[in-house]
Amino acid sequence: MSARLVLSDIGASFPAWESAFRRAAPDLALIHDQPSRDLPGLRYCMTWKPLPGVYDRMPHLEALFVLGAGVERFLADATIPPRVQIVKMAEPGLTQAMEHYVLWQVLNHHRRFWELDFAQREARWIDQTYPAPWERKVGVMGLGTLGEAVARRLKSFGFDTRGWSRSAKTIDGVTVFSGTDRIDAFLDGLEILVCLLPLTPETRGVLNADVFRHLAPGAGLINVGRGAQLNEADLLTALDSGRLTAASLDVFAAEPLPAAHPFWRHKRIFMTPHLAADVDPQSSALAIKRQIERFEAGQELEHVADRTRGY
Ligand code: NDP
Ligand code: OXD
Repeated sequence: MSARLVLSDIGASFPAWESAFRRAAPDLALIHDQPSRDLPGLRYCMTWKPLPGVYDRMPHLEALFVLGAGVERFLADATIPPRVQIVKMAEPGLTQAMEHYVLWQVLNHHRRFWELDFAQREARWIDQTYPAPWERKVGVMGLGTLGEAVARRLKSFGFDTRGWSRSAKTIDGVTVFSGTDRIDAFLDGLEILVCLLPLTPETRGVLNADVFRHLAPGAGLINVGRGAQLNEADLLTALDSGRLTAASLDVFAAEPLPAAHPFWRHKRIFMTPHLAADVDPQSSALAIKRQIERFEAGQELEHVADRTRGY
């Protein structure tokens, strides 16, 4: 393969990516982007974050490979010409990391491990009971690359698993609901709700009091989608009233979350700083190499964001 790929805004991690690409795609010529450098004839670019204006320097750019699965900031960047396809990252390292994170937190809610943590700090020897996983109703909102893998993983660990997506689909052993008119049926009586939706106008604020009302009393929430999908005031009210027992949050409306934010000190909120799942350089390099090969062979790119749908 003799194609050229520009790595934009990679900064200090350029050497790590260079060595990943050298192993996965030795024939792909890598270019370390420099501000103000014109890149005529360049068709492929990989980047972490939107770089408004940078695309003027790449008049022949056709595919923008984003080092992440959520591309809402790219879709909001009006300086990306319509001809450029915005490609979401889909690679086994990212998917497996997300499966691990969600499984960890589902087990945390299922077995209430956080109660044991409190008890240890107070030197209390406590007793606990818990249902079998197949008696635990867990639901995953969003059944894309990540949500589907997570739903399958939860099913394989024995949970009574449901999923919800925009379009209808079939996942072995998972009860799937689709469309806005089926959201109530999906939510009804769920004990653990996982959000793996992309951020779009429809999903902004989707985790709100109306949704919490449909869950089983004392349900747990896990948000690994985007912070703006959560109505923060509704979460605090739901935790205070006992409607929800606990929440695991990896993503926040403001990142980094300001130190004065009430979530930091809430006893029933378990937080991680947006690191549920990150891309793996080696398998990402391989995924991008395969995409470029497809494209050069006249095939469609995969995982292209749809500007109309917003994800
Ligand atoms: P995909 O684009 O592959 O899948 C999105 C899924 O959401 C699809 O199943 C889609 O339905 C569904 N969906 C979108 N809009 C709606 C809606 N209005 N109602 C119901 N379902 C809807 O995304 P990924 O699985 O790759 O990633 C999901 C999100 O996870 C990312 O957008 C990002 O925000 C977040 N993320 C978070 C990370 C973290 O570290 N916390 C890491 C990586 C991603 P359909 O199948 O019908 O199209
Ligand atoms: C992503 C993320 O979208 O890290 O990949 O949140």
